[in-house]
Amino acid sequence: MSSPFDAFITNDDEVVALLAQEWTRQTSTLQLIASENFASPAVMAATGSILTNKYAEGYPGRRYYGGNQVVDEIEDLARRRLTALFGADHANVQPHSGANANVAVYQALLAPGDTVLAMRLDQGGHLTHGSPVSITSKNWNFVSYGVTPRNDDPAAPGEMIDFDNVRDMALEHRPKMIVAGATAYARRIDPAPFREIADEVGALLMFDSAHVAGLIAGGSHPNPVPYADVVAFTTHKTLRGPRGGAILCREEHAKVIDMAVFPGQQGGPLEHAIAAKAVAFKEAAQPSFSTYTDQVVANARAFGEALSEEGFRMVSGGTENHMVLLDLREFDAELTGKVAQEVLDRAGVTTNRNTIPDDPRSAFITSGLRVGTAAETTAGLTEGDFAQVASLMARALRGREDESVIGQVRAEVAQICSSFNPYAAFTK
Ligand code: DSN
Repeated sequence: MSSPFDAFITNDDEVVALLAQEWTRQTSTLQLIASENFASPAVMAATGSILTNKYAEGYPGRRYYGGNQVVDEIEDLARRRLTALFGADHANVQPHSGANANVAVYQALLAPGDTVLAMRLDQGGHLTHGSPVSITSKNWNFVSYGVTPRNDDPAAPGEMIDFDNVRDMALEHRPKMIVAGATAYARRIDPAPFREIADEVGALLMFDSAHVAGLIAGGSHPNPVPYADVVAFTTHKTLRGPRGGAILCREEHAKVIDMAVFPGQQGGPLEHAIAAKAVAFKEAAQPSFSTYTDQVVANARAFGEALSEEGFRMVSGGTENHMVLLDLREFDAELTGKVAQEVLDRAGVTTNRNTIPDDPRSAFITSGLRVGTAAETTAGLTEGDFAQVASLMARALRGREDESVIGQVRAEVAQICSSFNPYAAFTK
């Protein structure tokens, strides 16, 4: 089986062979990485378009190269569609990635050494939220907040953003900026309390909505734009666009944000990716996209419940977005995230290991596993299918020493994937 998108690569058998392998992997195994999705053929076609040839340093109407009449219209279209989608004043669609977008925001609005309050990586935050190994912690003084302690009472689950801690840290450190948003956190993030705390200490509020941008666009999660000074995100996760980043901001910050992206951080924008972002923003504005994001959330809830019934513990006692963060220790005290990820890979289920709050194991080994429903919901799976996937995952992990169990699970996974191929119309 091979991808129809590779038909034009007539001069490179090695690359074509590898692309065919990846096509088979993506369409015959389950993609449960919470930050991935299946972009539409239209998005992929725009990403592979003629715009890859064009240099366009600058912004529409103010470029440093000639020949940008069409590119200007493309980028303007992407900006217009994005501001309309989220109700924002201003959009910058040039960041090559979410990390670039975040760093550009810091560069635009902070001076070197300024204090920023953000979520700690091992509590669910992102590397660019001031991890010691990230450039962000070298340029700015990050202090962090975390989640409340674990509480197994379902009526008052712990491991939720600790707003008392956010407020205490804000009052103690008087940050110039507070960052809301997470990368491994399964609960809804309400922007209003963050705004209140930011106002109390005179801080700017940045909302990193990389994971939930699609859920916001679809109306399944609250929109941070009315609350935040800046909203930064990736375009390829729940938003289902091409790999890349984007920034929304209030008009008063537009000039410095644009300057920080180009020329502050990047050179020529990837106009082929920007065209693909425009396509994705139009797709996300359709009523069918809201149906999709509601289903993503419903699927995650059903998946989490089914995984709990198999003996896994859901961090924060549940999920309200597209992901489930699992504590593997209840299922099997010996099972690490690293081993679980490797076993599931062999069984055709693609996941990623993840630290959980107060994880006794290192970030390389971990006690947690993160799974998400965005991609396979695009492929068409619904609640009952995710319950079946939960049971297959548990079977593979319980039988991880027995290759015949792994083989059976892999065959059942392949069966599911043959019924739910996101690119079925193109499969030869
Ligand atoms: N945002 C990360 C993830 O969630 O997978 C990648 O940086």
